[in-house]
Amino acid sequence: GEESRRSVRLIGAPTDYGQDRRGVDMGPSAIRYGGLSDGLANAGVDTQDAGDLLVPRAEERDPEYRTPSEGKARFLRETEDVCGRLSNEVQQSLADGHTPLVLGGDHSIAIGSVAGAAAEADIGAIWFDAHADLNTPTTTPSGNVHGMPLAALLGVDEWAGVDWANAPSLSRENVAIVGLRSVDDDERELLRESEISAYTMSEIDRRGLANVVEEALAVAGNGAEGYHVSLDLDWLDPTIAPGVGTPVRGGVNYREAHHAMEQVAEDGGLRSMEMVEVNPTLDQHNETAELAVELAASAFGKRIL
Ligand code: B3U
Ligand code: MN
Ligand code: MN
Repeated sequence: GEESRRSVRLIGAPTDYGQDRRGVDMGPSAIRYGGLSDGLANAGVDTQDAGDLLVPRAEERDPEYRTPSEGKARFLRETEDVCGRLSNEVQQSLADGHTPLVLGGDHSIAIGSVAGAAAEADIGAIWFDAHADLNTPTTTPSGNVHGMPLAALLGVDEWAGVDWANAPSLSRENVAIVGLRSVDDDERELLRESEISAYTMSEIDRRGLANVVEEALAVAGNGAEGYHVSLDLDWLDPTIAPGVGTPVRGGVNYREAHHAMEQVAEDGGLRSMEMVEVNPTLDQHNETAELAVELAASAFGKRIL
């Protein structure tokens, strides 16, 4: 019979509240300019663009924020506002029958995109990232919320008492982090004692990325109604993705990354996706944004033959 085409709705979330290096707010433009709608057309999906959320400039805001438990989270008021609106957009997109593809922005926006994707379904998540993003306002070394979204989504330590960010939207047994190579002490402790599936680069070296991703897909999808893919571009090696706020040497290479996204496409359980942390001011000729475009095409089913 006729297979129905997947339809994707782009939602830009041009924030840079969640980290120190200015410029990730230009990520959505850079990714669109890198050819996203053509790339997705080549993948055989229909695309519509909902445009960007309105995000007030950081300079006009006061970053200082202390949580009820005396934790620190810079620009938390602004993050709450953006994530609330983003969550609604993602929910609406799913209700309208379109797969949401959120363009960041820094990784703090995941608090909104995943909350939206999880509003009407039990979902898992695969977090492709050099970092664990499992800090809380209490454990954070930086106060930067881009290092904390996964902890918020899992309700870790009630996320320092911040109710809106502590739904929780995910459960530990359906979360897999792939590509770890920069983990803080408190994050390490949490990962050692919890059911979260965490795959370091060293494990990827030993087992191969394809095997690890196969397992991660099974974890995220097990008993769930699909999963969210959160793609932090610092997952990739900085030689191929230099345009990110916090590059960490020793990431996955070009072919590995494509193959992982092809596995996502083949698995069929993708419910929503985001691409975050592209920083055009640190990039070379927009190559990181263009790589994001290519990886999205693979994740949505682009075939060579
Ligand atoms: N774990 C550190 C650094 C960091 C997290 N995410 C990124 N960098 N991109 C922190 O600040 O939480
Ligand atoms: Mn990261
Ligand atoms: Mn991240």
